[in-house]
Amino acid sequence: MKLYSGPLSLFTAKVRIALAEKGLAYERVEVDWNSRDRYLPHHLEVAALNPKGQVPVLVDGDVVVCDSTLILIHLEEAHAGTPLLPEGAAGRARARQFEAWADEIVFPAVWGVIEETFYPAAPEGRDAARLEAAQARLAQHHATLEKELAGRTWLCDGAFSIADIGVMVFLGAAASMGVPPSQEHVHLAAWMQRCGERASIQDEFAEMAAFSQAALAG
Ligand SMILES: N[C@@H](CCC(=O)N[C@@H](CS)C(=O)NCC(=O)O)C(=O)O
Repeated sequence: MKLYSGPLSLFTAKVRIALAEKGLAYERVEVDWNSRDRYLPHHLEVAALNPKGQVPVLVDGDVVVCDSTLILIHLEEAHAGTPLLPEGAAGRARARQFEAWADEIVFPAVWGVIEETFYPAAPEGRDAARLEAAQARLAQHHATLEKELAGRTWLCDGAFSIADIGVMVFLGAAASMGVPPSQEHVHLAAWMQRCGERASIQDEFAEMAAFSQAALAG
């Protein structure tokens, strides 16, 4: 298997974590990224494989899968290794719903934080109102998760799943950029700690932190 991967791509991070959790070997092709041009020009092979030109892209034999959510489902259907979806339709629906929620609802707030804190400021300066709005939306998501995680070890019954991967990647990134859950969110904080103790997630965040430090320094 070959994974086209972005060094700081949170969508690729979801896939890298799933591959590590499932213990699957793969070749990693890192696309270029820098804080000014971001992913442009697109990697030629990625542009040929994905009409959107985006990473992650997985090439698994003859099968090409673009989009992190679709890749997570493909890994589950096509490969053995630790399952990352619960048993049964209801559990699977819950896991997929959380994973989609993370991408569609949580990520836009995290993106606001990334653009207003991590990327170089636009010539007209930082947009403080955008950052504040993103922080407020994240606080709402933290409160939702605090309720969901009361009495639970993981977001879905039974075991760690794609739901935990999707949500943790974005909330962990927000926390690393100065927007962690507030102290009253004890269930959420405990869950984030449990996630962070897993080697797959620890390694992923350590690698992204080292890369972003080097990128910002250079
Ligand atoms: N919905 C896609 C989003 C992928 C995405 O936004 N990838 C970014 C990096 S995190 C990218 O390749 N951006 C380059 C571009 O859009 O030009 C997924 O889940 O994989």
